[in-house]
Formats: sequence, structure tokens, C-alpha cells
Amino acid sequence: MDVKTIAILGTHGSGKTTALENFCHKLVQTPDLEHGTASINGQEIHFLSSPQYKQLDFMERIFSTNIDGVTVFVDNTRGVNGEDKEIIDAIEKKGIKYIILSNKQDLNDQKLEINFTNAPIIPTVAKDAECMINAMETLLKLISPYQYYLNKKSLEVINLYPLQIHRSNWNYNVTNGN
Ligand SMILES: Nc1nc2c(ncn2[C@@H]2O[C@H](COP(=O)(O)OP(=O)(O)O)[C@@H](O)[C@H]2O)c(=O)[nH]1
Ligand SMILES: [Mg+2]
Repeated sequence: MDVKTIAILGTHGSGKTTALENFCHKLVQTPDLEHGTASINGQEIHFLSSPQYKQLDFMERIFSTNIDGVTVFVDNTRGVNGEDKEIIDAIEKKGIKYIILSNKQDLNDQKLEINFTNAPIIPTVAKDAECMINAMETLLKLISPYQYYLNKKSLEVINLYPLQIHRSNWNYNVTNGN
């Protein structure tokens, strides 16, 4: 089965752990790594993140492995700082597909302005399941538009079954509004 690996990066306190606790099942937390899985739009995803301050060290470690995409959390109550720029520059250099989350949008609803990247900037609230799913779908589309389309089509077929037993817990919860 095809599993995508997505790195969750961002400065300390930007909302990475809150988001992972929200949408991952089987989230494993150690002092230098957080990882878990989720199924979004029929795509199995393995998420990797680091609870440590030094994101650049962590990036060096994981960028030598096979990363399909990156989600960068920016704390929108603070705006973009030098460390955010370092993280984004390093991803650009590697040529990996990424999105930027303007997180804590509930505390500051101003649009996050970044003038040094053309990556999608998506307003989010880390505890809000629906907006996190939408953000991840945007990244999946960016990574592989065709596969995203195929996954969506096969979900439509599965949804013809009234019990939806083939759907993951994650999708099941969302359709029930839990
Ligand atoms: N209001 C609000 N608080 C958030 C949001 N995301 C994270 N937080 C809070 O910000 C703090 C740091 O979040 P955390 O997930 O630990 O950041 P991390 O260091 O990137 O893992 C915690 O107190 C969270 O509850 C958000 O979208 N809205
Ligand atoms: Mg954390």
C-alpha cells in the first residue's frame, strides 16, 4: 500500500503537537521525535515531527530520507520570523512540495503575509479537525494531483456501501461530526 511521508515543521509553540494529537491515530511521542499516522481522503499518511527547538537539525536528519511533502506551521499571533524563513529556505533548497499554515487564526484573523515564497498559505486552528484535513488535502494535491484524484474516486465507490465499513476511523468521525 502506498503511504506518503509528511514532515510537520515549525518553530516552538506554533501548534505542531496540538495538530498531530488532533488528527493522528497512534501518535508516538519521544523526546526527539513525534510520529503518527492518519488516513486522509483515502491516503495513508505517516507524519514526522520534532518536539525540539532546533528544527534545522531535525530537517537535516529527515531530508536524507524519503519525504513526500512538508507542512510548515507559523504562529500567526507572532507573524513570520527569521527561523520561519530559515525553515522555508531549507525546504525550497531541497525542492520538496510544501504548504504553510497560518496557525492560531482564531487568535488573529489577519492574513499572514509572506513575500519570499509562492507556497499556499492556509489559515488554520490546530484543534479544528476540518480545517486541518482541508490543509492536508491541499498538500496531497500538490504532491500528486493524479493520485489525489484516484483516491477521491475510489472513496466515492466505497461510499456506496451504506455502513461505510471500509472507511478509516478518521473519515468516519468526520462524517459524523465528532
Ligand atoms: N488558540 C489556539 N491555540 C493554539 C493553536 N495551536 C496551538 N495552540 C496552543 O499553542 C501552544 C503551543 O502549541 P504546541 O502544539 O505545543 O506547539 P509546538 O511546539 O509546535 O508543538 C499550546 O498551548 C496550544 O494549545 C491554535 O490554532 N489556536
Ligand atoms: Mg510540540
